[in-house]
Amino acid sequence: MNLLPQSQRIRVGAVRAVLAGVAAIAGSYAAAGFTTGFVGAPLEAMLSRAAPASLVTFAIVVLGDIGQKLNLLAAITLAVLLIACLSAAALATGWRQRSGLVSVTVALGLTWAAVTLLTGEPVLALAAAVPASAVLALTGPGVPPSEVDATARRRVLTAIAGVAGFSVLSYVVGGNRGGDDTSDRPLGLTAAQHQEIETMLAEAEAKSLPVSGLEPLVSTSFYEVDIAAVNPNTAPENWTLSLTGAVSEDATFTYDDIRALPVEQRFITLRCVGDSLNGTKMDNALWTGTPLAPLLDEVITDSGCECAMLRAGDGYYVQFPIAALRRGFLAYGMNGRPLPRSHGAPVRVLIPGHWGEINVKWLTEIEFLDEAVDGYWEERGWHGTGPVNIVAKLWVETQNDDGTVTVAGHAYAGLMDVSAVEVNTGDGWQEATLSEPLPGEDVWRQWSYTYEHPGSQHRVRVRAITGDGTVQANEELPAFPNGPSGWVSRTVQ
Ligand SMILES: Nc1nc2c(c(=O)[nH]1)N[C@H]1C(S)=C(S)[C@@H](COP(=O)(O)O)O[C@H]1N2
Ligand SMILES: [Mo]
Repeated sequence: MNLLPQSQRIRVGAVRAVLAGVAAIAGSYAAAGFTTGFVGAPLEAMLSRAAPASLVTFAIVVLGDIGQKLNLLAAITLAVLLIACLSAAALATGWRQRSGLVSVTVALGLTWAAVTLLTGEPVLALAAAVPASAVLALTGPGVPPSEVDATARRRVLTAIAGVAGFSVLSYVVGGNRGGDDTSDRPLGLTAAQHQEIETMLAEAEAKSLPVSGLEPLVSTSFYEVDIAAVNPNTAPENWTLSLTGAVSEDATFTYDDIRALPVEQRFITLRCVGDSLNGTKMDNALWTGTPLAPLLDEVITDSGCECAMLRAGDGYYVQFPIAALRRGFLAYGMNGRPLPRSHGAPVRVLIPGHWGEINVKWLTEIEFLDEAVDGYWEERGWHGTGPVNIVAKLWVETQNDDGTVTVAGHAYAGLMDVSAVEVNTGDGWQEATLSEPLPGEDVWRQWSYTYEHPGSQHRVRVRAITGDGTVQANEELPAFPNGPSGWVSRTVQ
């Protein structure tokens, strides 16, 4: 027999274990797609929950969406290492018994058990366990490393190519699963309700300022902020909303119960407290749903703090005064389509005038509390439960052929609606043109301002003013912890 040197034999064993890990993760993704059944999902959620508050804040404010991708990458690496360790243990067990069958069976069992524990999906877990044990079966008999010969090395090299091919295939197959697929279902409204939506969307289009490059009054792409990289994928028939805690008797509503309540269409703008001053985590949509207050009236509450914790399918939680909650809205539709998974399908809550974080997606429970407790972001030092800051964004700058400059953007002030936007190009504040207001108490407006180019580089500043005469604060503050503040400005060449 042509034996390999000791160091290479150990290396062959390690490579087999890592290959089993990679195959398991690829198989899991192929079967589950980007859903909570994917083994990377619970690990990613664990990592972000365990991350220190300062790191979470840094990731949001500095890294933005890259932070979440890095976290997912870390979770996937961790998942590969976890299955690799289990596979190494399986190999060692098999070596001791001098049986390849034992290695393969132990790897199958351990991987299946670990993935089932993590995801809670025993059937999908097979898609991780089978490829892991198959890699061990195909890469070598159960002889101890002291007896591994050169053919084992060749088999491992072939397996590397095989697992790489399997991973690419899984990436493609998994990518077609569990996407934002709610949007191909019908929203299930009456013809008259659909007509109302069409009319309102047409109104928003007609009222949008004709400035090229300026996002219309209904956002074409709505920002997303999630605590987990993988969103819950709950079918409406499996969804319920429970009212619990300090109530005389718990109440539970099904999706059909919610759909049987009066239907309303509302324009509502959201902005994230972690947005940057002139950032784009601010958007507007037309939402279909039902007011929250009649549901809250279904239970008799005895909450010491007059407050409740809203909980969601992704483990998110926000604490909020009941009085403010009563103004809320439960949405299951967005711009005439079913609420997309990424925005909280099947049902999310929308609370007028407050930072985005209160607008809990994948809502599952409203727990009435006796004492106020911090929510997810408060535990990490944010103060996002308050009303939004006033802001005018400068999103578009166009140098026109006739020597004028057009600047434009969106302004938002929550419940204190925007009544004016002013622009200062160097000689005092001038009033900008505002888009006609859309119906609703919590909706942004667009502004635009065209002026003669002064012939040299200059600074343009912009600020919003609300109906009660409040001027947007000039003091510049970062997003953490109260939301960004200050006047947006930009240098025009
Ligand atoms: N369940 C749940 N709800 C959530 C979040 C979340 O991570 N999980 N993020 C919140 C934050 S911080 C914001 S800004 C808004 C964003 O809503 P959007 O993703 O639909 O734009 O949802 C809020 N609701
Ligand atoms: Mo947010």
